[in-house]
Amino acid sequence: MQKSSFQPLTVETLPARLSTIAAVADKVGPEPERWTVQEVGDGNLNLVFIVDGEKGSVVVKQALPYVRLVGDSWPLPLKRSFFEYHALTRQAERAPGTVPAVYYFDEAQALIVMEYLSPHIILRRALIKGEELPKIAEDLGLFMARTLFRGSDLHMETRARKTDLALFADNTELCDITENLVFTDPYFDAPMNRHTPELDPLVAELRADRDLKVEAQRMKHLFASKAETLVHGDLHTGSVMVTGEDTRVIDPEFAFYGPIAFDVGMLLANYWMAFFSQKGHEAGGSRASMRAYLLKVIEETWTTFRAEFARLWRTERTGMLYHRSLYEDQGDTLAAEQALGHVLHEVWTDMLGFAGVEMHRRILGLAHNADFEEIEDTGLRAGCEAAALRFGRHIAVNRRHIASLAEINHLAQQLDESAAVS
Ligand code: SR1
Ligand code: MG
Repeated sequence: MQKSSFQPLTVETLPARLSTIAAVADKVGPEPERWTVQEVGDGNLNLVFIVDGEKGSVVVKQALPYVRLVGDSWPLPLKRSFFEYHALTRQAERAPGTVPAVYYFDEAQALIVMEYLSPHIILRRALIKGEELPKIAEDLGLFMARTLFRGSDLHMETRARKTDLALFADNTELCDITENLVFTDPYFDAPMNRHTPELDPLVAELRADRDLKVEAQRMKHLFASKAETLVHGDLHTGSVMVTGEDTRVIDPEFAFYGPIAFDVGMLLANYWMAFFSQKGHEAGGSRASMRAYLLKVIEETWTTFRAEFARLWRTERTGMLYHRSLYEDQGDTLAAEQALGHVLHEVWTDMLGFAGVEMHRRILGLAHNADFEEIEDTGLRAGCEAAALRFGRHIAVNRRHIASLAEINHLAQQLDESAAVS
């Protein structure tokens, strides 16, 4: 393809435009007239094509110069594709086998050609269908520990980390989306917000809740200032593709240097939302087993994350923070363990805060989750959402006083059993 000014691809133009790229023709086949192309993008921002040919298939993802969900009234720079490409390459090094392989990147066309994952489906869709995936807790716990530890000053050489931090600091517009949509808009009557009408009284209560509004801004303060590691930045269940045996993380276009706890909180929030939505998906039968499964996934994801983070702390702590010369090299292993305890405790309390606000924004803000949205009976949906909102408020405001996941999962069960709007 010629290096020229940006042009969005279409199903019709894609074969001619991409067939001259050797990396694509090698995977799909040399004759573009034999390719079939489908546009399958159902996310909020980009075009996504599946290209099939006689040799195989690829996915082509192209950024658009605006937010697809809203339209060209909301411009958004193409450079998010650059950050996605660079995040994918770093994640592939830090957690091998967890992201799709990248075959080709064109910065001017904001286009990434990558591995077609099949028969994978989006994790959110699997959870809505009631599928109990056996490997997600371990796979995603390991993914988060490895990418978040190995992208931080706990592991990286500090010059390399600071250079990388500067590179990703330019992902301003996508951070701005999160800063507004996650941390601010849900807590006032922002123009693009929407919510299920039956929630009106609870929404008014939450927007008048001083402790909640203060905590939400404290989380935003952390998000904007704690440049600890390269985070995925949008690690919800729509950013994961699964089979029973394989788990892959996709879509890191929101990547930037932020708090370790952000990815962990966002992922667990989306599991809790899946849990609270189950009542709305029981037409085909009870979801009692699915509920128990989801709470177990939450606990196992956290314990896997914590154990792997601790293992890396003991074996790969080569960065400039908590240097071994102060601890192990002086025979003081206990000091290193004490410091690890502090770091993990901070991730724990911050994770709860991020999870709470993520739950609120998916119910009160612009970008909602299919888990709730696909519950057609709005009274039933509002009951599920109300339980999630109350749970989110509890974990955000009380995050420093919560001792364990068992404690809050018990609260989740109680709220779910008594789910009602008022
Ligand atoms: C305008 S973008 C809305 C949301 O979609 C993305 O997936 C992010 O979650 C963002 O907040
Ligand atoms: Mg996305």
